Amino acid sequence: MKTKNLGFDSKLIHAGAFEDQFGSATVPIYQTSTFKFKSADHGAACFAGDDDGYIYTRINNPTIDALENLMAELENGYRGIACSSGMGAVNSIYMSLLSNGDHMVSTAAVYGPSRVVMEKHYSRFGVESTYVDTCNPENVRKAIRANTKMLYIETPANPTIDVTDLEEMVKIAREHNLITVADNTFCSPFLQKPLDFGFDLVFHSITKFLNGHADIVGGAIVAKDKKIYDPVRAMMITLGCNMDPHQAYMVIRGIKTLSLRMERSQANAMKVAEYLEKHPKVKWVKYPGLKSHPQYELAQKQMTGTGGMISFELKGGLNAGKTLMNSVKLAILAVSLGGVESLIQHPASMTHSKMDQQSREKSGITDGLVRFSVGIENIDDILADLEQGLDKI
Ligand code: LCS
Repeated sequence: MKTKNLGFDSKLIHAGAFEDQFGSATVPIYQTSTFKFKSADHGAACFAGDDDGYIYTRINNPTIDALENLMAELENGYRGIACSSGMGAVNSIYMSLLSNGDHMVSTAAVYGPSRVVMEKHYSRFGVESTYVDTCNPENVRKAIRANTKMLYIETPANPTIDVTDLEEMVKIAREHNLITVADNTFCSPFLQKPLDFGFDLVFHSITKFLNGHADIVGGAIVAKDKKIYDPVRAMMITLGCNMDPHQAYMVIRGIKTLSLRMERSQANAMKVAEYLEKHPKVKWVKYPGLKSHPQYELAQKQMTGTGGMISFELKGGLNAGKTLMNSVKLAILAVSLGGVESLIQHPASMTHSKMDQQSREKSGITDGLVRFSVGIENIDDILADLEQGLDKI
Protein backbone atom coordinates (compact mmCIF):
# COMPACT_ATOMS: atom_id res chain seq x y z
CA MET A 1 0.00 0.00 0.00
CA LYS A 2 1.20 3.53 -0.79
CA THR A 3 1.48 5.36 2.53
CA LYS A 4 3.30 8.59 1.59
CA ASN A 5 0.12 10.69 1.66
CA LEU A 6 -1.37 9.17 4.81
CA GLY A 7 -1.55 11.04 8.10
CA PHE A 8 1.11 10.43 10.76
CA ASP A 9 -1.04 8.07 12.87
CA SER A 10 -1.96 5.97 9.82
CA LYS A 11 1.72 5.78 8.87
CA LEU A 12 2.51 4.43 12.33
CA ILE A 13 0.26 1.46 11.58
CA HIS A 14 0.89 0.87 7.87
CA ALA A 15 4.12 2.47 6.60
CA GLY A 16 7.02 0.15 5.85
CA ALA A 17 4.84 -2.97 5.91
CA PHE A 18 4.83 -5.31 2.91
CA GLU A 19 2.55 -8.13 1.83
CA ASP A 20 3.93 -11.65 2.10
CA GLN A 21 2.60 -14.70 0.26
CA PHE A 22 0.28 -15.63 3.18
CA GLY A 23 -1.36 -12.23 3.59
CA SER A 24 0.09 -11.78 7.08
CA ALA A 25 -1.44 -8.76 8.81
CA THR A 26 1.82 -7.95 10.58
CA VAL A 27 5.41 -7.83 9.33
CA PRO A 28 6.83 -11.37 9.72
CA ILE A 29 10.09 -11.96 11.57
CA TYR A 30 12.68 -13.20 9.09
CA GLN A 31 14.85 -14.85 11.73
CA THR A 32 17.63 -15.87 9.39
CA SER A 33 21.26 -14.87 9.15
CA THR A 34 21.56 -15.47 5.43
CA PHE A 35 19.55 -15.75 2.17
CA LYS A 36 19.75 -18.26 -0.68
CA PHE A 37 20.75 -16.83 -4.06
CA LYS A 38 18.94 -18.13 -7.15
CA SER A 39 22.28 -18.62 -8.93
CA ALA A 40 25.89 -17.48 -8.86
CA ASP A 41 24.98 -14.64 -11.22
CA HIS A 42 22.13 -13.60 -8.94
CA GLY A 43 24.54 -13.51 -5.98
CA ALA A 44 26.94 -11.37 -7.98
CA ALA A 45 24.13 -8.99 -8.98
CA CYS A 46 23.00 -8.65 -5.34
CA PHE A 47 26.52 -7.75 -4.23
CA ALA A 48 26.93 -5.32 -7.11
CA GLY A 49 23.68 -3.60 -6.14
CA ASP A 50 22.09 -4.43 -9.54
CA ASP A 51 19.51 -6.65 -7.81
CA ASP A 52 17.87 -5.71 -4.51
CA GLY A 53 17.77 -9.34 -3.35
CA TYR A 54 18.67 -10.07 0.27
CA ILE A 55 22.21 -11.21 1.07
CA TYR A 56 23.01 -11.45 4.78
CA THR A 57 21.21 -10.01 7.82
CA ARG A 58 24.05 -7.67 8.84
CA ILE A 59 23.59 -6.07 5.40
CA ASN A 60 19.81 -6.29 4.86
CA ASN A 61 16.77 -8.26 6.02
CA PRO A 62 13.04 -7.85 5.17
CA THR A 63 11.90 -7.28 8.79
CA ILE A 64 14.62 -4.69 9.39
CA ASP A 65 13.86 -3.08 6.01
CA ALA A 66 10.25 -2.66 7.08
CA LEU A 67 11.32 -0.72 10.17
CA GLU A 68 13.84 1.38 8.21
CA ASN A 69 11.19 2.32 5.64
CA LEU A 70 8.73 3.13 8.41
CA MET A 71 11.27 5.39 10.16
CA ALA A 72 12.09 7.17 6.87
CA GLU A 73 8.39 7.95 6.37
CA LEU A 74 7.89 9.14 9.95
CA GLU A 75 10.87 11.50 9.79
CA ASN A 76 10.19 12.65 6.19
CA GLY A 77 13.60 11.41 5.07
CA TYR A 78 15.21 9.51 2.22
CA ARG A 79 15.96 6.19 3.95
CA GLY A 80 16.40 4.73 7.42
CA ILE A 81 19.24 2.76 9.00
CA ALA A 82 18.32 0.54 11.96
CA CYS A 83 21.09 -0.10 14.51
CA SER A 84 21.67 -2.39 17.47
CA SER A 85 21.40 0.57 19.86
CA GLY A 86 21.29 4.36 19.97
CA MET A 87 25.04 4.32 20.55
CA GLY A 88 25.41 2.15 17.43
CA ALA A 89 23.70 5.00 15.57
CA VAL A 90 25.97 7.63 17.17
CA ASN A 91 29.12 5.70 16.24
CA SER A 92 27.95 4.97 12.69
CA ILE A 93 27.50 8.72 12.21
CA TYR A 94 30.77 9.83 13.83
CA MET A 95 32.85 7.11 12.21
CA SER A 96 31.50 7.58 8.69
CA LEU A 97 31.55 11.38 8.52
CA LEU A 98 34.47 12.56 10.69
CA SER A 99 38.17 12.02 9.89
CA ASN A 100 41.51 12.85 11.40
CA GLY A 101 41.81 16.65 11.60
CA ASP A 102 38.05 17.30 11.60
CA HIS A 103 36.29 19.17 14.37
CA MET A 104 32.74 18.83 15.72
CA VAL A 105 30.63 21.32 17.70
CA SER A 106 28.00 19.80 19.96
CA THR A 107 25.53 20.39 22.80
CA ALA A 108 27.24 20.40 26.22
CA ALA A 109 24.33 18.62 27.89
CA VAL A 110 24.31 15.85 25.28
CA TYR A 111 23.64 12.24 26.42
CA GLY A 112 26.83 11.38 28.36
CA PRO A 113 28.22 8.44 26.34
CA SER A 114 27.78 10.33 23.03
CA ARG A 115 30.26 12.86 24.45
CA VAL A 116 32.52 10.38 26.25
CA VAL A 117 33.11 8.32 23.11
CA MET A 118 34.06 11.48 21.20
CA GLU A 119 36.35 12.99 23.86
CA LYS A 120 37.96 9.74 24.97
CA HIS A 121 38.13 7.67 21.80
CA TYR A 122 37.64 9.68 18.60
CA SER A 123 40.20 12.13 19.98
CA ARG A 124 42.74 9.25 19.77
CA PHE A 125 42.19 9.29 16.01
CA GLY A 126 42.61 13.06 15.72
CA VAL A 127 38.97 14.16 15.76
CA GLU A 128 38.49 17.33 17.78
CA SER A 129 35.30 18.46 19.51
CA THR A 130 33.91 21.47 21.38
CA TYR A 131 30.86 21.24 23.63
CA VAL A 132 28.85 24.41 24.19
CA ASP A 133 25.44 25.47 25.44
CA THR A 134 23.69 25.31 22.06
CA CYS A 135 20.61 27.09 23.49
CA ASN A 136 22.55 30.25 22.68
CA PRO A 137 23.40 30.23 18.93
CA GLU A 138 26.23 32.72 19.57
CA ASN A 139 28.11 29.99 21.49
CA VAL A 140 27.89 27.79 18.41
CA ARG A 141 29.14 30.54 16.10
CA LYS A 142 32.10 31.22 18.40
CA ALA A 143 33.05 27.53 18.60
CA ILE A 144 33.26 27.02 14.82
CA ARG A 145 36.79 26.69 13.44
CA ALA A 146 38.24 26.34 9.95
CA ASN A 147 38.22 22.53 10.34
CA THR A 148 34.70 22.24 11.80
CA LYS A 149 32.78 19.64 9.82
CA MET A 150 29.79 18.68 11.95
CA LEU A 151 27.21 20.36 14.17
CA TYR A 152 25.64 17.72 16.40
CA ILE A 153 22.78 18.72 18.69
CA GLU A 154 20.38 17.08 21.07
CA THR A 155 17.07 18.79 21.82
CA PRO A 156 15.56 18.62 24.35
CA ALA A 157 18.83 17.51 25.90
CA ASN A 158 19.30 14.62 28.31
CA PRO A 159 18.89 15.28 31.25
CA THR A 160 18.67 19.09 31.37
CA ILE A 161 15.66 19.40 28.97
CA ASP A 162 17.36 22.41 27.36
CA VAL A 163 15.87 23.25 23.97
CA THR A 164 18.07 24.20 21.00
CA ASP A 165 16.76 26.22 18.05
CA LEU A 166 16.73 23.86 15.04
CA GLU A 167 16.18 26.61 12.46
CA GLU A 168 19.09 28.70 13.81
CA MET A 169 21.40 25.67 13.84
CA VAL A 170 20.69 24.96 10.17
CA LYS A 171 21.26 28.63 9.31
CA ILE A 172 24.67 28.63 11.02
CA ALA A 173 25.62 25.25 9.52
CA ARG A 174 24.82 26.45 6.00
CA GLU A 175 27.03 29.53 6.46
CA HIS A 176 29.94 27.22 7.33
CA ASN A 177 29.12 24.17 5.20
CA LEU A 178 28.65 21.85 8.19
CA ILE A 179 26.88 18.49 8.35
CA THR A 180 23.95 18.78 10.76
CA VAL A 181 22.93 15.91 13.05
CA ALA A 182 20.04 15.90 15.54
CA ASP A 183 19.43 13.40 18.32
CA ASN A 184 15.62 13.32 18.36
CA THR A 185 15.27 10.69 21.11
CA PHE A 186 13.40 12.88 23.63
CA CYS A 187 10.78 13.94 21.08
CA SER A 188 10.30 11.12 18.57
CA PRO A 189 8.91 12.26 15.20
CA PHE A 190 5.53 12.68 16.91
CA LEU A 191 6.79 15.96 18.39
CA GLN A 192 9.59 17.12 16.14
CA LYS A 193 11.01 16.38 12.68
CA PRO A 194 14.51 17.89 12.36
CA LEU A 195 14.84 16.98 8.66
CA ASP A 196 11.90 19.31 7.95
CA PHE A 197 14.06 22.11 9.39
CA GLY A 198 16.87 21.22 6.99
CA PHE A 199 18.98 18.86 9.11
CA ASP A 200 21.05 16.26 7.22
CA LEU A 201 20.64 13.39 9.67
CA VAL A 202 18.28 12.61 12.52
CA PHE A 203 18.68 9.67 14.85
CA HIS A 204 17.09 8.02 17.86
CA SER A 205 17.73 5.72 20.69
CA ILE A 206 14.71 3.70 19.53
CA THR A 207 14.88 2.03 22.95
CA LYS A 208 12.89 5.01 24.25
CA PHE A 209 9.58 6.54 23.05
CA LEU A 210 9.55 4.85 19.64
CA ASN A 211 9.60 1.30 20.98
CA GLY A 212 7.96 2.51 24.17
CA HIS A 213 7.78 -0.69 26.21
CA ALA A 214 11.21 -0.94 27.88
CA ASP A 215 11.81 -4.36 26.32
CA ILE A 216 14.47 -3.83 23.64
CA VAL A 217 17.54 -1.66 22.99
CA GLY A 218 17.91 -0.22 19.50
CA GLY A 219 18.74 2.78 17.35
CA ALA A 220 17.66 4.31 14.06
CA ILE A 221 19.09 6.95 11.76
CA VAL A 222 17.20 8.70 8.96
CA ALA A 223 19.10 10.55 6.25
CA LYS A 224 17.91 13.52 4.24
CA ASP A 225 19.26 12.21 0.93
CA LYS A 226 21.28 9.47 -0.75
CA LYS A 227 24.55 11.40 -0.57
CA ILE A 228 24.59 11.40 3.22
CA TYR A 229 22.79 8.06 3.58
CA ASP A 230 25.29 5.91 1.62
CA PRO A 231 28.42 6.41 3.78
CA VAL A 232 26.51 6.07 7.07
CA ARG A 233 24.77 2.89 5.88
CA ALA A 234 28.08 1.40 4.71
CA MET A 235 29.68 2.21 8.08
CA MET A 236 26.83 0.66 10.08
CA ILE A 237 27.29 -2.55 8.08
CA THR A 238 31.07 -2.67 8.54
CA LEU A 239 30.92 -1.70 12.22
CA GLY A 240 28.43 -4.53 12.63
CA CYS A 241 26.01 -2.58 14.78
CA ASN A 242 23.01 -3.82 12.82
CA MET A 243 19.62 -4.43 14.36
CA ASP A 244 18.34 -7.98 14.80
CA PRO A 245 15.09 -9.07 13.00
CA HIS A 246 13.32 -9.90 16.25
CA GLN A 247 14.29 -6.52 17.72
CA ALA A 248 12.95 -4.82 14.55
CA TYR A 249 9.66 -6.69 14.88
CA MET A 250 9.28 -5.55 18.50
CA VAL A 251 9.86 -1.92 17.52
CA ILE A 252 7.40 -2.09 14.59
CA ARG A 253 4.84 -3.43 17.10
CA GLY A 254 5.59 -0.76 19.70
CA ILE A 255 5.59 2.16 17.25
CA LYS A 256 1.95 1.53 16.26
CA THR A 257 0.77 3.20 19.49
CA LEU A 258 3.36 6.02 19.52
CA SER A 259 0.80 8.83 19.19
CA LEU A 260 -1.53 7.39 21.82
CA ARG A 261 1.33 6.85 24.25
CA MET A 262 2.88 10.27 23.64
CA GLU A 263 -0.46 12.04 24.07
CA ARG A 264 -1.08 10.38 27.43
CA SER A 265 2.52 10.72 28.58
CA GLN A 266 2.64 14.45 27.86
CA ALA A 267 -0.80 15.10 29.37
CA ASN A 268 0.43 13.37 32.54
CA ALA A 269 3.78 15.19 32.37
CA MET A 270 2.07 18.58 32.25
CA LYS A 271 0.14 17.75 35.43
CA VAL A 272 3.24 16.41 37.16
CA ALA A 273 5.22 19.52 36.18
CA GLU A 274 2.50 21.82 37.51
CA TYR A 275 2.29 19.81 40.75
CA LEU A 276 6.07 19.87 41.27
CA GLU A 277 6.35 23.58 40.49
CA LYS A 278 4.07 24.32 43.47
CA HIS A 279 5.73 21.85 45.84
CA PRO A 280 7.66 23.47 48.73
CA LYS A 281 10.50 20.92 48.56
CA VAL A 282 11.15 21.58 44.86
CA LYS A 283 13.48 24.44 43.85
CA TRP A 284 12.65 24.48 40.13
CA VAL A 285 11.08 22.38 37.41
CA LYS A 286 12.24 22.18 33.77
CA TYR A 287 9.47 21.10 31.42
CA PRO A 288 8.97 22.61 27.95
CA GLY A 289 5.23 22.98 28.65
CA LEU A 290 5.78 25.33 31.60
CA LYS A 291 6.02 29.06 30.94
CA SER A 292 8.98 29.09 33.35
CA HIS A 293 11.07 26.94 30.94
CA PRO A 294 13.81 29.22 29.55
CA GLN A 295 13.02 28.16 25.98
CA TYR A 296 9.23 27.91 26.37
CA GLU A 297 8.48 30.02 23.26
CA LEU A 298 10.97 28.12 21.14
CA ALA A 299 9.55 24.76 22.24
CA GLN A 300 6.07 25.98 21.28
CA LYS A 301 7.40 26.94 17.86
CA GLN A 302 9.43 23.90 16.89
CA MET A 303 7.73 21.05 18.77
CA THR A 304 4.12 19.99 18.24
CA GLY A 305 3.77 19.09 21.93
CA THR A 306 5.89 19.20 25.05
CA GLY A 307 6.77 15.54 25.65
CA GLY A 308 6.99 13.25 28.63
CA MET A 309 10.37 14.22 30.15
CA ILE A 310 10.74 16.43 33.22
CA SER A 311 13.76 17.50 35.25
CA PHE A 312 13.44 19.08 38.66
CA GLU A 313 15.75 20.22 41.43
CA LEU A 314 15.09 19.24 45.04
CA LYS A 315 15.93 21.89 47.62
CA GLY A 316 17.49 19.24 49.85
CA GLY A 317 20.25 18.31 47.33
CA LEU A 318 21.95 14.91 47.30
CA ASN A 319 20.27 13.43 50.38
CA ALA A 320 16.82 14.57 49.32
CA GLY A 321 17.39 12.97 45.92
CA LYS A 322 18.43 9.66 47.48
CA THR A 323 15.45 9.70 49.85
CA LEU A 324 13.02 10.26 46.99
CA MET A 325 14.66 7.46 44.96
CA ASN A 326 14.35 5.07 47.91
CA SER A 327 10.73 6.03 48.55
CA VAL A 328 8.96 5.85 45.18
CA LYS A 329 6.78 2.80 44.72
CA LEU A 330 4.94 3.20 41.40
CA ALA A 331 7.71 4.94 39.44
CA ILE A 332 10.53 2.51 38.72
CA LEU A 333 13.97 3.59 39.95
CA ALA A 334 15.83 3.00 36.70
CA VAL A 335 17.74 4.62 33.86
CA SER A 336 16.28 4.82 30.35
CA LEU A 337 13.09 6.68 29.50
CA GLY A 338 10.15 6.90 27.15
CA GLY A 339 8.35 3.74 28.21
CA VAL A 340 4.72 3.23 29.21
CA GLU A 341 5.91 2.97 32.82
CA SER A 342 7.09 5.99 34.83
CA LEU A 343 10.85 5.88 35.37
CA ILE A 344 12.74 8.05 37.82
CA GLN A 345 16.45 8.62 38.35
CA HIS A 346 18.78 10.89 40.31
CA PRO A 347 21.91 11.54 38.19
CA ALA A 348 24.12 12.86 41.05
CA SER A 349 23.81 9.66 43.09
CA MET A 350 23.40 7.27 40.16
CA THR A 351 24.54 7.79 36.53
CA HIS A 352 26.94 10.67 37.31
CA SER A 353 28.05 9.61 40.80
CA LYS A 354 31.65 8.98 39.66
CA MET A 355 32.05 12.56 38.41
CA ASP A 356 33.25 15.20 40.88
CA GLN A 357 30.67 17.80 41.89
CA GLN A 358 32.29 20.64 39.94
CA SER A 359 32.39 18.78 36.60
CA ARG A 360 28.88 17.50 37.19
CA GLU A 361 27.53 20.98 37.80
CA LYS A 362 29.32 22.27 34.70
CA SER A 363 27.20 19.85 32.63
CA GLY A 364 24.06 20.95 34.45
CA ILE A 365 23.90 17.94 36.81
CA THR A 366 23.22 19.57 40.17
CA ASP A 367 22.99 17.61 43.42
CA GLY A 368 19.22 17.69 43.70
CA LEU A 369 18.45 17.10 40.01
CA VAL A 370 15.87 14.40 39.39
CA ARG A 371 14.86 13.15 35.93
CA PHE A 372 11.36 11.82 35.55
CA SER A 373 10.09 9.98 32.47
CA VAL A 374 6.35 10.23 32.91
CA GLY A 375 4.50 7.05 31.99
CA ILE A 376 0.91 6.46 30.96
CA GLU A 377 -0.41 5.24 34.32
CA ASN A 378 -3.37 7.01 35.97
CA ILE A 379 -2.27 10.53 36.82
CA ASP A 380 -3.70 10.29 40.35
CA ASP A 381 -1.47 7.30 41.07
CA ILE A 382 1.62 9.05 39.68
CA LEU A 383 0.97 12.16 41.78
CA ALA A 384 0.18 10.15 44.92
CA ASP A 385 3.44 8.25 44.51
CA LEU A 386 5.46 11.46 44.20
CA GLU A 387 3.59 12.99 47.15
CA GLN A 388 4.39 10.14 49.51
CA GLY A 389 8.01 10.12 48.32
CA LEU A 390 8.44 13.89 48.76
CA ASP A 391 6.83 13.62 52.22
CA LYS A 392 9.73 11.38 53.31
CA ILE A 393 12.31 14.11 52.62
N1 LCS B 1 20.69 9.55 22.87
C1 LCS B 1 19.92 9.84 23.94
C2 LCS B 1 19.29 11.19 24.03
C3 LCS B 1 19.74 8.91 24.94
O1 LCS B 1 18.96 9.23 25.99
C4 LCS B 1 20.38 7.64 24.84
C5 LCS B 1 20.24 6.63 25.91
C6 LCS B 1 21.17 7.38 23.71
C7 LCS B 1 21.29 8.36 22.74
C8 LCS B 1 21.88 6.06 23.52
O2 LCS B 1 20.94 5.08 23.21
P1 LCS B 1 21.08 3.52 23.58
O3 LCS B 1 22.36 3.06 23.02
O4 LCS B 1 21.04 3.41 25.07
O5 LCS B 1 19.88 2.91 22.90
N2 LCS B 1 19.78 7.14 27.13
C9 LCS B 1 19.77 6.52 28.29
C10 LCS B 1 19.40 7.14 29.49
O6 LCS B 1 19.06 8.31 29.61
N3 LCS B 1 19.49 6.28 30.47
O7 LCS B 1 19.89 5.04 30.03
C11 LCS B 1 20.13 5.13 28.60
